[in-house]
Amino acid sequence: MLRTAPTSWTCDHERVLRRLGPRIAAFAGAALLVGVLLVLTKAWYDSRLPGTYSVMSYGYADYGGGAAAPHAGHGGAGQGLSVTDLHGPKAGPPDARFELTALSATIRLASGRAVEALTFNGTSPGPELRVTQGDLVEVNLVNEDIEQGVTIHWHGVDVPNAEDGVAGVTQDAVIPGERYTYRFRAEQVGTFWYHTHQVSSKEVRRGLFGPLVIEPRELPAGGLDMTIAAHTFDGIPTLNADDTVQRRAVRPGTPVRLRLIDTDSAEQRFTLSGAPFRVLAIDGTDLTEPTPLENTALVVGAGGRMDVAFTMPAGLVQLSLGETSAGVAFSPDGEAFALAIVPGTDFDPLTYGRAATTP
Ligand SMILES: [Cu+2]
Repeated sequence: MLRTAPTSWTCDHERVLRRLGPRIAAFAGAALLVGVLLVLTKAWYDSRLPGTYSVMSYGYADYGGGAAAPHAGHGGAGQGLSVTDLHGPKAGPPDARFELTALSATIRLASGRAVEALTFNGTSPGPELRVTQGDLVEVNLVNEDIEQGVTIHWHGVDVPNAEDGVAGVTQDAVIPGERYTYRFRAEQVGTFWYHTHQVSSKEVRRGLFGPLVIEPRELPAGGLDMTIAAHTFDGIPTLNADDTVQRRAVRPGTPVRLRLIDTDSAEQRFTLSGAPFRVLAIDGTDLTEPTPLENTALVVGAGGRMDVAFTMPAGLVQLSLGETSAGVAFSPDGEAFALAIVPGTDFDPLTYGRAATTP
């Protein structure tokens, strides 16, 4: 038999391959692993937050005026417009004028507990601002002693940019001893609130907020219209800074509107028992054809508002903040109150009332 070289060579070749195969596979595997690790390391590296950064170094500056002016610059060739030029009406006497002074103060909850709070005019919630649709509103903010500065943001209200109160974006924070005047026309009817927009996570939490209600020009006569701001002070849940069940005398037959405001940064669950009620508005927008509800919890998101209405019955109606000790009891004699109830269902705005036609 003649052995041919090629066969022998092939055999050698196969033997070599068989011997090297696992090593090549191991090498390829290691290379793949290193590649995956490199990709993951780059993804991790790119996802790190820098120690400091400037909002000015992100993307490109949009100076307004549409897409045709890519590099107009500040005030350049009349194309640029500063935020500070986007203000409300400067001239004319205001229809509603308020002075809000931000200052540190000790507030006492109904239970007697003291809270070292940050306040507007010494109280938290700050004064309720009630204006009428169309009013030119003027608010003079004074910072007495809030070291980190304050602003006022009108939560939910569309105002000209320079009146929006966002420190570092639409204005500088107002430091102690300084003042800032906000002027805007109140066009949206509904329940809103105002709060500082400087270090909000600390300053709003400690009390720098208050209710803002814009009423329609034609108001329904009579009745009780009450804003109720839920807020957690030092871990204590409160309604209008009261951590107990407040009692109010209301004559049977009286139409009652409660404007619930969640001023916390987490959702709040309200319950209303003792009478069928309707949800009239959410976040300052009226609902269409609201129907009566019972045994339904109202979950209001952080910063959100819900307006509810009922007709005062002969017995007790009680609003509770979840299962906390904070509540408001309405009764004909102003004495009765009850324990908070646990409703069977949560309010679902998606299936409530009638869908409005899209404008
Ligand atoms: Cu807000």
